[in-house]
Amino acid sequence: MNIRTITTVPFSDQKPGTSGLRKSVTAFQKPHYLENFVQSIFDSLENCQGETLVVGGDGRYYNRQATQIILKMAAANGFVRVKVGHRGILSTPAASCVIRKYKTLGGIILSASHNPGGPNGDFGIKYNISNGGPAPEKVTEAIYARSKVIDSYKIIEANDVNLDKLGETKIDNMVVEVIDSVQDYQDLMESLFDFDRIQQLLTGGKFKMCIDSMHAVTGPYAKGIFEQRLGGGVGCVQNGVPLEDFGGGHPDPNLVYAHDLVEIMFGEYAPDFGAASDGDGDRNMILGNKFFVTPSDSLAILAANARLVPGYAQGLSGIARSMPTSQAADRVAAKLGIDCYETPTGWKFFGNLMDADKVTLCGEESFGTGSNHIREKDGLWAVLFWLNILASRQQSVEEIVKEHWQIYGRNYYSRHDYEEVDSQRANTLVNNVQAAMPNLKGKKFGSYEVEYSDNFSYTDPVDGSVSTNQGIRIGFTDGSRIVFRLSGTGTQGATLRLYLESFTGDVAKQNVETQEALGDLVRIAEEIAQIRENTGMDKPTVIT
Ligand code: VG1
Ligand code: CO
Repeated sequence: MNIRTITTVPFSDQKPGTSGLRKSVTAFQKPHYLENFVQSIFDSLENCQGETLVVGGDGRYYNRQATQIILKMAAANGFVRVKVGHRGILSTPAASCVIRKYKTLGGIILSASHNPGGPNGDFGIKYNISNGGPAPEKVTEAIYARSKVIDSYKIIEANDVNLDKLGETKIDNMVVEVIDSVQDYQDLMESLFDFDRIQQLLTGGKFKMCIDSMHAVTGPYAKGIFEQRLGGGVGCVQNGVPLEDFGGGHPDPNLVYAHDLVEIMFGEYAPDFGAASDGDGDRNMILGNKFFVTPSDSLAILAANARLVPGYAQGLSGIARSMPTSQAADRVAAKLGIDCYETPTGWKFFGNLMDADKVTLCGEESFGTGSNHIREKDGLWAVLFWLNILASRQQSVEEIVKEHWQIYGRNYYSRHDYEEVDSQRANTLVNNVQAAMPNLKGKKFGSYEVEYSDNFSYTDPVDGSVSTNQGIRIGFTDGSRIVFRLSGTGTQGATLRLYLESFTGDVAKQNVETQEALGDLVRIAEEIAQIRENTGMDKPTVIT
């Protein structure tokens, strides 16, 4: 065995954020930077000897180089097998699927999700545990603690593995198995959805759809599933070739960044259904003909219609949403007589609830929806879920959403992001709001009266672990909310997120333009937090 032990010194900035460690590519290219973090992961695991690991990424720049390093380090650390995606590619949901299906110890996912890629873009790495989900906070904290004291890492001197060829090779005693990136995931989708019915919809001649993979990881998955298996035909997937720099784009499926798709779906010959996914395939945006479905509504609608889908025909055990996500899902849960959980932002908090069968569906306002079929959010799964509902209800997306509002009421919802704010100024803003909180209760802003305000903290109902400081909520007596939070995924400065939500049960008031409907709340947020002054920006950089 050619195990080499390399001396290293710790980096002080390897604290995982909302979803793993994300930094610029150049940061990861610093000597020993990636290696230190990977060894910190391995050191935090109880035992890697004799275990199997999954490795794959979203195909961004540095994915291949990082994969080769990780394979050699896995061999040196005692793993006996690594299942690695063909060409180093596995979408985040596919990685979760493979970890679960083959009961591996865990997996390493190389992704910075929707952050831009390329030599001047971002890179990221995260560890998922044996249930297929992101490592919970106690694990990420252990990794971080280790990274601060690490003094050496282990790696094998060996040739690079050919990631372009499927099948098994070896690095010393460890088997490297290059697996088809799509097959296991596609099989799982077939077990959940009525593929025959969706195929009839797509081939019946009346229904047109367009999937935008944004030159990111879902290209091969979407082509395999929608174009080939379901008969959508060549061309129903656009931007379907994964590129190391995502074609220079920002693979974030929202109305701002998925402009190619938005142009088509709001154009003259708009198809009936459109969807986009992000860099690593875990996010989704759903559009109808000239119609946008908010992610929070999407979660609620999937929940309300779940019985139409074979994999969920037996009903849901519960629903979970992240705190800033709108309360539309809570209304569905109430009607179904099931529990609805409110968790901090980030998918890692859903894992325990799903493992304990307390929830079946989960979602976030940030274009993330998923279920207990894996332990990550899942973009193409959401697309299939919608198609299954459309195929069985034979109505348009807009009709389904509007009917939903009639029954449950409408939760107007929007998120305003202020990106690349000076970190100190962002902290000052949050501290100011925090300081103002004791005087807010009962305070009136026009017709809105503050009912409560707090800094959200969460006690996991399964293991009792507590996560504090998860964002400031200001709730009003009519159920409206304003939430302030700082992003945990950015790589430059701070990003302030302002989340706005109001509710109307009155059908006559359900067709107001979203920003207009939320205008009062935007003004109240400005009054409470002095966003303009504190950020130095007179408007948000992105509105979703
Ligand atoms: C953002 C979203 C959060 C999501 C996270 C990871 O985190 O708000 O809902 O879980 O990204 O998604 P933050 O801390 O920047 O608000 V992904 O698709 O970037 O892995
Ligand atoms: Co993502």
